[in-house]
Amino acid sequence: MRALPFIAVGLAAVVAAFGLACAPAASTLTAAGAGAGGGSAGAAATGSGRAGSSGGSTGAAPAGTGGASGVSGASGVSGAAGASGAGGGAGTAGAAGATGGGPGGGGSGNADAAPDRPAAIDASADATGDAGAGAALAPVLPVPTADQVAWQRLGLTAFFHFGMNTFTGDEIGDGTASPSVFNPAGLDPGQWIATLQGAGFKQGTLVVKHHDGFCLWPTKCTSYSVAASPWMGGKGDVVKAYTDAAHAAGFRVGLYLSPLDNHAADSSSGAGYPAKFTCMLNEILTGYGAVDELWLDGHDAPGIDWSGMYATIRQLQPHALIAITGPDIRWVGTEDGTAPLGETSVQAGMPSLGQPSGPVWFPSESDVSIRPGWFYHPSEDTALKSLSALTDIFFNTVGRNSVLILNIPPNTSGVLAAPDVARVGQLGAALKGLFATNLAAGRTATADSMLAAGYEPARALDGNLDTFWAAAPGTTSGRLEIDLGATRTIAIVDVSEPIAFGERAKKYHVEVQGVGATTWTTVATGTVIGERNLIRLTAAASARKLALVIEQAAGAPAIAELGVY
Ligand code: FUL
Repeated sequence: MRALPFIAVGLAAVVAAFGLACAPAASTLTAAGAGAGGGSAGAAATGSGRAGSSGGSTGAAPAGTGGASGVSGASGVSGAAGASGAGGGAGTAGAAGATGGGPGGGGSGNADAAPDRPAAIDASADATGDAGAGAALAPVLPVPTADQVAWQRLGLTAFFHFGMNTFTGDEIGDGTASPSVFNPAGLDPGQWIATLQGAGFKQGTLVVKHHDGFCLWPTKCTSYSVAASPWMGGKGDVVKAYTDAAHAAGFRVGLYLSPLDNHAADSSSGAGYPAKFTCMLNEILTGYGAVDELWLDGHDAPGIDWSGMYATIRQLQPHALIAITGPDIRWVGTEDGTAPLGETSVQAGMPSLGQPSGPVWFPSESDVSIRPGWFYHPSEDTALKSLSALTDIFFNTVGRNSVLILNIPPNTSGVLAAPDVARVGQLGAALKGLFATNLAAGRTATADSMLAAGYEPARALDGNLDTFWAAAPGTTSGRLEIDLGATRTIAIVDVSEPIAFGERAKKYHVEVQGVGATTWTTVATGTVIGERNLIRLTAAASARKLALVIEQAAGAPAIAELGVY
C-alpha cells in the first residue's frame, strides 16, 4: 500500500466528483576522560547541533547554487565509519564523517535504504572494542543516508499551501477555476520565511501545483498557470520568488507537486499526462536552484513510471529527499499532528517506491495545518489551533521521532495573515522558553559500560549530536546516569540516539532520585528512541540525579544527547 495522506472529506469529494480511484498508493565509568579519546564517530557533515538550537546548521545553500543541495554531508561521508581517529587525537565533534572518500564517493553502507545514495556511515564497519585504536560503534542496520540524518535533525518544518484555492475558497479544486482570479498583489515570500525562521523553522515546502493542476510558475508544460493570470501581467513566478527568498535566507526548500491533476486539459487520468508531469518535474528541479525535499503527494496518477521518475529526480537533484510517494520520507499516516508512540524509522521496504524488500530506513513526516483547512480562507481567521494545541503537536511529532511539517497558508495578498504570524511567533517563543536551560549540560555523567575512549558518558551531555556515549560491544542494555549537582525540578527529558548508526533502543525507562534517597523512582517508559524522544513528565519531578535505563537494544546502546529541562 502506498502512503496516502489526504483529508478524508476532500478525498471523498474528489472521488465523487471525478470517479478517481486513488490507489494508495559493570564498572562505573565517569565523565572525567571525555575528550581524551580518539576521533569520535562522525555522522556526516550535517552540523553538530539540532536545528533550532545554536549549532544546528545544516548549511542551506545560498541563492543561485544550481543543482547542488545546501544539505551538507554530500561528500566524505562514506569511506570509513566515523570513529576513525586513532587514540590520543583530540577527536571532538564528529567532523564531516571523519575519513571518507571524495565527493559523492559511493557510500556503501545503506544498501538497505537507498542504494544510490551515500549512507551517513559505512555500515560495514564493526566495533573492535580496541580502545584508542580505531574502535567503532557497530551499526544496527538499516542506517540512514547523510541527507536523511540532516533532515531528521530539522524537527520543525513548514508547509505553504497557496494557489487557486486561496482565491476560490476551495480545498480541492476541480481545475475549472479561471486563472483570472489569481492575483496576489502583495506576494512576499520573504515575510513567510522571516516569520518561520524567527520561530525556529529551518525548511518550508511550497505547494507548486495542487490537485486542481494550476501551476505557480510559468510552465511550458500546460497553459493552466500563473502566466495566464493577471498577476504581474502574466510575468510573475511564485516558485522563483519563494526559492530565491529561501536560498538568500538560508532556509531549506521543499516543493510539493501533486501527481493528481483535475484540470481537464491535463487530467491525470488522460494518456498524455505522464509526459506532462515529467515535463513539470523537470522544470521545477532545474529552474530554481537547490531543492532539499520533493513532496509527491499520495494521490497517485495512473501511468506514471515511478522508478523512472525517481532516477530523473536523483540525477537532477541528488540531495532532494523524495517524500510520500517516494523512497526517502514516509507519510506518518495521520494529519492531526500525532505520530504513534514508538514511531520507528525502520520499515519494510516497498519495491513499488524504489526500495528493496526487507528492512529499510524510512523516517516519517507528520503533516498538519495551523488552520482547519490547508488553504487560507478568511472565515478561518478565528479558528487557528491554540498555542497549547500546537505545543502538544510539537511534542507528539518531533518528540516522537517524526518530523513536523506545519502548514501556514498565505492569504490572497500573498502574505501570512496576522493571526498566523502571531500564533507562529507564540509557538517559537514557547519552545524557546521550554528548552532555554538544559539542566544536564556540562554536568557529571556515568555509565555502566563504555565502548572505548571517545565514547564517554559526557559525550551525551555536550550538546553535540555527532558525539555520543556508547556502551561496551556485546551489550544490549545500559544505564546512563546524570548528577544534576543540586535538586532540580524536571519537566522534560530529551533523548536522542546517534541515528547514523541505526535505531538501537527497543525498551527504556527514566528514573530519578532525590537528595539523600537510596532508591530510584521510575518516571517514564519508552520503546524506540531514534532521532528524538521528548518525554513530558506528568508530574514534574524534583530530583538530584536522573538515569536513562536502556533495558533492551538491538546492539550496544548509544546516546547522542540526554537533555533535562
Ligand atoms: C493531501 C492533499 O489532498 C491535501 O489537500 C493536502 O495537500 C495534504 C498535505 O496532502 O494529500
